[in-house]
Amino acid sequence: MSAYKRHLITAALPYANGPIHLGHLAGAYLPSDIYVRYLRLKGKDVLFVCGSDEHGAAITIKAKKEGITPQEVVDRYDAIIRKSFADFGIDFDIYHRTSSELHHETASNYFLELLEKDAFTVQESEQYFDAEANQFLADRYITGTCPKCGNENAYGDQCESCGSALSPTDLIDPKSTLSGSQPILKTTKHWYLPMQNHEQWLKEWINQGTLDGKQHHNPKEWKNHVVGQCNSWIDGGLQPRAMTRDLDWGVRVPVEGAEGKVLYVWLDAPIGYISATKQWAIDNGKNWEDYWKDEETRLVHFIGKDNIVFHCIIFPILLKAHGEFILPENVPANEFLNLEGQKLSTSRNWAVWLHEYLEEYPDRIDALRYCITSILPENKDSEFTWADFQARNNNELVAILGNFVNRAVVLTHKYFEGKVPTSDFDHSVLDEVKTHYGKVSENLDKFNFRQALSEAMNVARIGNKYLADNEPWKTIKTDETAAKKVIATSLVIAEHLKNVIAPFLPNTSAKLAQMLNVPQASWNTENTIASGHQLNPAQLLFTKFEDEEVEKQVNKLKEAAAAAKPIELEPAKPETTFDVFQKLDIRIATILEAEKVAKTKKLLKLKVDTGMDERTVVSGIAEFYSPEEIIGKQVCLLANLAPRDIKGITSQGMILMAESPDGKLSFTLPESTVPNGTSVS
Ligand code: B3M
Ligand code: ZN
Repeated sequence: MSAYKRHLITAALPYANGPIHLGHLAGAYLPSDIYVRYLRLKGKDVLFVCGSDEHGAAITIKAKKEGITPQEVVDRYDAIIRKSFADFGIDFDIYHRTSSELHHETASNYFLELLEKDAFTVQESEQYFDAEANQFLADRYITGTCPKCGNENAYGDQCESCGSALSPTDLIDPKSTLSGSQPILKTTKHWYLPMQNHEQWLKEWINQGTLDGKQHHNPKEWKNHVVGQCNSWIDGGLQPRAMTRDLDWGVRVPVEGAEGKVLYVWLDAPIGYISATKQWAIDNGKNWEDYWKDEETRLVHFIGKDNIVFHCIIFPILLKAHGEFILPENVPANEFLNLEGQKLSTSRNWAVWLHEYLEEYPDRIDALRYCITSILPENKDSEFTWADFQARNNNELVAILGNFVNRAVVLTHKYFEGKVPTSDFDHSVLDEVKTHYGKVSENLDKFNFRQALSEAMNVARIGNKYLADNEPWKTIKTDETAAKKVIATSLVIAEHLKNVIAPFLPNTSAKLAQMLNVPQASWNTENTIASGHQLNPAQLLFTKFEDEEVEKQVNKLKEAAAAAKPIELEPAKPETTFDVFQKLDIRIATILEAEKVAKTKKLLKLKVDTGMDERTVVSGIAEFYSPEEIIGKQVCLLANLAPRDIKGITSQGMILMAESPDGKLSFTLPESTVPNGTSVS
């Protein structure tokens, strides 16, 4: 790694069709941010790029659902995503957009350059078409059963369950997501990437790390699940893959005879990394080509596991086919984060949304960073629960990190007016502390974020134990020299702590620097704390997360998911005639008396005034109204229904009720008080 001159770090471009949730953070954004902060602390030349992915069916389908234009969709969600990343402190050098002019131009030129290099084949073929919607069906416009894993909701280009890249014609039982109908086949022309021609070098590159006969990277440094997914895909035999689509939202295919066609979103989106770099270079007076065309640049893609084949196979083919571009040195993809026992899901609204979290807990940014980092799905799926969040916050951040710092600083204020006491330091404990720079580094270099964080926390643990073992609050009365040494040494430990936690907990690190009145974090084992150095007042770094908050968040999740459940309406009844309707005598009546029918759960016996008479009606509403609350209410009554015997009571009519899809009943009340006997028609 050290041989590289500069680092280009990318985080997957989120689709601008919804806000960011914790699953996104755990997949790509938090690990990349930690990694970038770490490289910067080490003084490396780093560029960190991201942006909104604003094309493809993910966007147009959302637009259709909401009845707005695709442009409105991307403008809305780009703004939300951009703000939540900024508020959360994901430290991109640039957050760009694929709807920008610069991106369209970049992607379009890239396509033309690939054409010139004969990277594509043009083919006419039969593709699925929705005759009702008059549209070709690719990507998310078509779903069916995944031939690899049997998931019934695989998309036309990808199965999100097993990560396989698919073509619409691979799907078993394909269905149009536009109309639900079975698609027909229709001929169309597309530009294909002949991926089968690239199998050989891809295999060597992924498994041996060699490229064009040279060592490109150390393949042992790639995650097993990443290599495994690539190999299973390559071993299955690579197929030509269409790089264009019959759609009107996206980057136009810039050749004659391609009217009504746009670039495939998975061709255009990764080029988004390039256009983002270009925009950043323009804004900062730099040369973008240094970052993409120089072998001394190290390119690392942070993504979630559902994006592996696109970043490890398709995009590398596109980069290599072009000829001038570098290939990723590593693609440390994470697996999935589950939430409270279930898969995260935007459509089922089973998610913790970042922008909502930030609104509710603006002071708990580092607590969320800490908790997610502790459970990152680095090599297998993992799970976020609010109870675990609480435990980590209270038992680790408050009880260990916060407690240590607070004790060290408060003792200094209490006994030495906030000045570091004049003393020498305890070098044995400091030497141990300093080994943690190496331990954190080693793990971060291998993308072992969980272990790295735990090594950083160990510095706080050492500090806590050091204070507990030496009890300076006691020895101050018996052996002042010893107490001074312990407190001074603790402050140095706190200063190192500020450095090693900085990539993970940047806000806490900054606060700690302020409190200790020392420079912001650096990856430097020299301390600036010295005898006589004046501290600033102590501030609390973390506060407890109470049980009520846990309960509130779990309920919120459940309520949001329940509200998102699709309503299953009863099918409409067959058509009837006006004559039949006219035969119904519906009248307004007032409830005079009400009592429960013995031995039943649902029935109330009512006496109603119909204006014509007083009569008895049995009604199945006891679960929803108590007898007392309905006396005096006016209701609609079907007055000429033949009398029926219900539980030994003769019911003379029926009260009209509304029944919601979940089975709740309520009266359909007339809007205003009208004379009893008024007819409803
Ligand atoms: N937008 C997919 C996703 O959000 C896609 C990533 C593009 S990275 C170039 O999962
Ligand atoms: Zn699958």
